[in-house]
Amino acid sequence: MCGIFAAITQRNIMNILIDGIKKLEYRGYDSSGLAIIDHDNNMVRIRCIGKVDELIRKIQKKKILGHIGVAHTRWATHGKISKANTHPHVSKNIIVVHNGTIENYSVLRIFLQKKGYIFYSDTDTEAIAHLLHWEQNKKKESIEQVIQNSIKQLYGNYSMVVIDKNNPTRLIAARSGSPLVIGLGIEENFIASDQIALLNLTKRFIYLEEGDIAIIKKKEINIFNKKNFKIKRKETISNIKYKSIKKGKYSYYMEKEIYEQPASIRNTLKNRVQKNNTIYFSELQFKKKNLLYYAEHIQMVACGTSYHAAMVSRYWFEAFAKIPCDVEIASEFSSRKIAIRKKSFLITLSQSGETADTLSALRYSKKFGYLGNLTICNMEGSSLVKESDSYILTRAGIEIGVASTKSFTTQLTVLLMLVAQIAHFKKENKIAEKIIETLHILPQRIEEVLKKNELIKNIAKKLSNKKNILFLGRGEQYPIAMEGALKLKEISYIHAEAYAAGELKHGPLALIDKNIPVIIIAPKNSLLEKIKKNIKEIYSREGVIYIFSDQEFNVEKNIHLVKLPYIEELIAPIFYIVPLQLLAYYIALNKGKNIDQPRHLAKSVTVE
Ligand code: HGA
Repeated sequence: MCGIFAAITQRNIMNILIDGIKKLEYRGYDSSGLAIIDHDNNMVRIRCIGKVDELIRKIQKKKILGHIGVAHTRWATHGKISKANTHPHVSKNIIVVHNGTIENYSVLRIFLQKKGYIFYSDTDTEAIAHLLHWEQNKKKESIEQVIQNSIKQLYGNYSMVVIDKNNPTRLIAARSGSPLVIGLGIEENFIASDQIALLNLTKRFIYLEEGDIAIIKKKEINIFNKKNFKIKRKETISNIKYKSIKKGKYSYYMEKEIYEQPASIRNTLKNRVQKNNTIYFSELQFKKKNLLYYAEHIQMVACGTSYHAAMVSRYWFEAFAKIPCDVEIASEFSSRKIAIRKKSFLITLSQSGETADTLSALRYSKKFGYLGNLTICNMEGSSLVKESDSYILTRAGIEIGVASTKSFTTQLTVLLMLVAQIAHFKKENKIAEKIIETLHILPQRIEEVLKKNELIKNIAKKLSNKKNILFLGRGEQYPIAMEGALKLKEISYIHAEAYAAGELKHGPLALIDKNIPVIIIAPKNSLLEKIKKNIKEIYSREGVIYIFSDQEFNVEKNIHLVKLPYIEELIAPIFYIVPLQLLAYYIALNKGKNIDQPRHLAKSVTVE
């Protein structure tokens, strides 16, 4: 959340800054701003509420020339959405953009006000700017020392980039809590919250690590670690193609990402299924060998869509790998005292690998003596990957739509592969081989269900004006109902709730009337007869039902069948989420919502 982009360039900086911050808009779009030092050594700061396009419109009227600047797109945490609260924040010669939250900002604010500083915003970030100015003027020290002295006084997250107008030959960056990556150019350098913003400028990157401070000049970069020792961080070459982050023929990234799912799943499976029908993850290495296979319990921790993927896998771990499994929302896990199960192994899931709640759950878990931990993640080099004992990459490719789609189905694909691997280890060979065989068909099955888009579009027309929608599923389709409801909430703002179908009679049945459509996921499996009973219960109460199934049903008044192609039971959850993603997408499209940038949300939730 919140996007930072900064550069020190040979060419005029303005277009580079705008282009960079536009690419980070998925991280927050409450307001945006930039500051550059122009040729006369004046600071030019432009800020405005709303999308980056507003900022671009404002800038077009001006001709500003400069070679160093910072830009920011905000997802507000401290202070409402207003121009005054928009970054960059300034304290005389110090200019700051910040991603994170400063917990002790009110104490700092009072302290700095007493020293004579005037605050123009309600943000925590402005306290950083004044603190840096205060520390810089206390005694003459190097800028890295000033930053070290200041960040010792900050509690919270403070990835930031700073320009000192009195010495505009360098950007100063500090990372703690959320990511920053340096892009290496030819006699110019860049820094951003995500390499996506840098891919059209360079392929060469240096990821800053927790506690690092970087002094970035045109021709030179110096990095200092937590202890203020000068260090070298590894340079990596990215193989991500810039083209892959364009929308192409699609109207929204979410649409593109839904349709990319067969290809991303193929990529997730590639070279991981061995000739002897076993699974091999090349990146999966444990410091203590095979700990996961000897675990007697799996504790999964995640948020949002990743939490739903973990919920589905719980059914698989217990049924196929015969291993007890619990799933918990990350922020809850780290809010309570844990009584750890015997020989328990921790698995975290996150698309970005930067989800603050999941990261703090991982850190918290380290107090409790889990056998080990593993993260399932889409971003190599992310904080979760770095801080976990081991990792498996989902290989979904870059996901830009705020509502996750392909990262969910690739997480499920990895989880099912992992279940097969553990099943093999436990000599449950028959089921392991069956899973692997079935996984081969998965991309093709997703292609088949994607062809049902016209059918889903028609259903979307019927549902677009509804205020509330219920989603029901049983067994591993229950978390799919939850994920379907989440997609709809996120992008259409329709209130949607999911229930385990068996729970209906314990309360939610009271809601049923002709105004609340009920979406029921009812594939052919051992629970189908029970689901049919639930359908009858709703029908008898004049509920309006939409059944998503590969089976035939008696279609009567108020019962609509969304007939889907045949799907193997083992992979049915991965298949059934796709029509629900499409449904949410078409409903939001009918309602004219900004699908890739739903209000109040942002991708990569880097604040707790
Ligand atoms: N706390 C700062 C930055 C917010 C942020 O990083 N959000 O993800 C603000 O409210 O401006």
